[in-house]
Amino acid sequence: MIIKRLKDIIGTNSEVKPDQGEWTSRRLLLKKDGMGFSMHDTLIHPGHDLKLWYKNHLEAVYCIAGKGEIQNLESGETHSISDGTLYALNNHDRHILRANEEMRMVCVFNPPITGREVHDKDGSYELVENV
Ligand code: 9YT
Repeated sequence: MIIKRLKDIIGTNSEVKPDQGEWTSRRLLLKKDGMGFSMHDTLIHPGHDLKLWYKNHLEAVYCIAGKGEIQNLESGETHSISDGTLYALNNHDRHILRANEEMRMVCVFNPPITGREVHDKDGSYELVENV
């Protein structure tokens, strides 16, 4: 059994913030934990349009605090996000994520990410096979 606490992850290598500071991802479960998915407690900071396309991963995101919106760039639709909203990118959907106030999200990635991934120019995470 694996037990982890957020307070033990903050300030370690498992806390990742990209250079532009759009989000802070506290990575609770990674590929090395052997669960077949990764799970992150992520803060999305306001003031950014995050253009994302997880072409190598499926991601489910459950908002537990804050407010924002997601624009599905495949359909053009925009959906509000608040505490209790889940979105699942089951079609590797291209999207834009915006926080109007800081959002706290539980994010699950399949296949799992390995540690320090940040978005590439396409808004995706590289698929890391040999870790
Ligand atoms: C919701 C989302 O995709 N945010 C970007 C950060 C990412 N999910 C992460 O690595 O925690």
